[in-house]
Amino acid sequence: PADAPWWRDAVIYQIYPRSWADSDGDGIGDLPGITARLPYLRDLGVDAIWLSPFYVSPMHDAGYDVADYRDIDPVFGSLPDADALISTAHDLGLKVVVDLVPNHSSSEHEWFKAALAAGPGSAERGRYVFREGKGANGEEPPNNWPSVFGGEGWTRVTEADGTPGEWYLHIFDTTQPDYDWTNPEVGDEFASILEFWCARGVDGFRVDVAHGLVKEAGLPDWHGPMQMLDAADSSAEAALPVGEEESARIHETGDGPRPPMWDQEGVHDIYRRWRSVLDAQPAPERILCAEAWVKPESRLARYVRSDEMHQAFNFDFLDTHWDAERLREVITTSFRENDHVGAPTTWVLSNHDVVRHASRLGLDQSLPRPNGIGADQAQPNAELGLKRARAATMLMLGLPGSSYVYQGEELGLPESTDMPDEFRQDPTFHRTEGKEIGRDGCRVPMPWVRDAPSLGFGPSDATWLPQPEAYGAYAVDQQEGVEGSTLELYRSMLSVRRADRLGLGSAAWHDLSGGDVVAVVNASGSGSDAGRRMLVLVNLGAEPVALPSGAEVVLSSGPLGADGQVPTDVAVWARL
Ligand code: ISL
Repeated sequence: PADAPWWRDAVIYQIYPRSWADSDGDGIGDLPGITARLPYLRDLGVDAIWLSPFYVSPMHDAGYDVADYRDIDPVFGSLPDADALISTAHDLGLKVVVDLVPNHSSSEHEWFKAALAAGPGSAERGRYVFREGKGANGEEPPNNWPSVFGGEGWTRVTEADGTPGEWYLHIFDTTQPDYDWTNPEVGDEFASILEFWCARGVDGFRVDVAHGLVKEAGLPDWHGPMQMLDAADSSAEAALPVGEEESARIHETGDGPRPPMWDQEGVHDIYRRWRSVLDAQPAPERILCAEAWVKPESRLARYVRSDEMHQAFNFDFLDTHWDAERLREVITTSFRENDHVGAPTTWVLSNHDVVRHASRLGLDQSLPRPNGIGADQAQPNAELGLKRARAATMLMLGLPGSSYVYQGEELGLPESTDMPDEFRQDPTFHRTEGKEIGRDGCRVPMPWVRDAPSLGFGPSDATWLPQPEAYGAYAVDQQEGVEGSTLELYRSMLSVRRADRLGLGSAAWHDLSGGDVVAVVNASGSGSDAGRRMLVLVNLGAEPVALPSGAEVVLSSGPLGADGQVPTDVAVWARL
């Protein structure tokens, strides 16, 4: 492992550019703001950054609606600003991963505008999924697919002569038309976009909705849920009109019902082509990381191959309740499936789409979906959530593989749960079924300095989303150098992890694992260090847990008992 490629054990810090650092006081974060604050990340001890989209965009989905893949939105800066960010990061020893959004463009992309103008049957329309409607005058959408964001997955256009015309498919917002990936022009364009950013020095791409690019031929109707489910989900069968035979097959293969818009075989051809584009670049190796909400794990692992993606987020870990048995199951399955393909697992607990784990883990764990806070659900318990979040992160960073950390989680930042509706900007707000309150609560600008305008986010008071009053206490300057703070805990974890090369170790269950305890032995030593073993233990139960004799505690997520026992909701790293 001494010569392992950089990404195998990398800790990659996700920056949400709107909300990390604002250099000009307009209340929206920007690239120069990020560049100026990069030394903070070097000191934190991460290996790389991933930047959510910064491309030209009308911002109907916070930049995941791209109008020009080869330029920077003026609100974030310019191409020279991006160049400066990349070279400063490299000087500091940080790699740079950018976001690629290949499932759809913005409806303001030149291609889509041309498609609207050119009319039915044109080559321009052929880059997107335009179809005639059903019914007498084509007034019904071509099929019954809904949008992930709520409402119909199709929008009808008005043709040049003023009459209602064709419909276009959008799996997300109506301003995000899906590309037709069976059209070779689309493939060529994205190969060229990859080359463009490689030439500017980026070290990799996080691929948005990687499981969605190819749709089942014929676009058949679909009557199931929009998420992929695995056989373990009792809702899988309940939600679907599957016959007995299909139901038996699901149980046998562990393969859940697959909606026609996700995880189709054809996506793998796309990633093989991209891998060859990246492999043709000069060293160091550049990576592809799949954002693919694919179940079960055996199907997700198919994205991570030596001729496809390097990484794929393990969302099962993120989606798991605070439940020891389920955590063990997710860890076991993930290692097993990734071992088949010789790949490391890519762990993640928070990102810009889910409730921050410091709040999520403080929610009622008997709720079916702890990763979303519905408007009608109770407020999370902040103290409990933070305690568990610190323990969960200690588990994650103690496991072999790569880990992604979302901005602010190193401060123990909670979700903003009481944002007044008039501030909310996420297109999923009020549109998703079940009265979801949208994703703005995890996207609030970072607190850097307690006693400064916008908590040090920028030079003015302006912030594009309001910062809760409680955020002041979480500011970087309140935690730096403070023993036991979440920021110092992250710094310590990252430094021990790096020194011990925990990310490259191998994991086995320790005898203490079972019941309410998750206990992994991470054997990371090689050569003269052979035999170096770290016990990574989390206690999710009510009773304190005694460590094995001779175990030497290196770090703990909270205070240990007077007798050295590990209390409820606390994790430790201990040398064996
Ligand atoms: O497809 C899903 C469920 O099966 C969704 O979870 C989906 O994968 C997810 O919403 C994709 O998110 C990404 O693409 C969206 C954007 O709004 C998110 O911010 C981004 O992370 C559309 O580009």
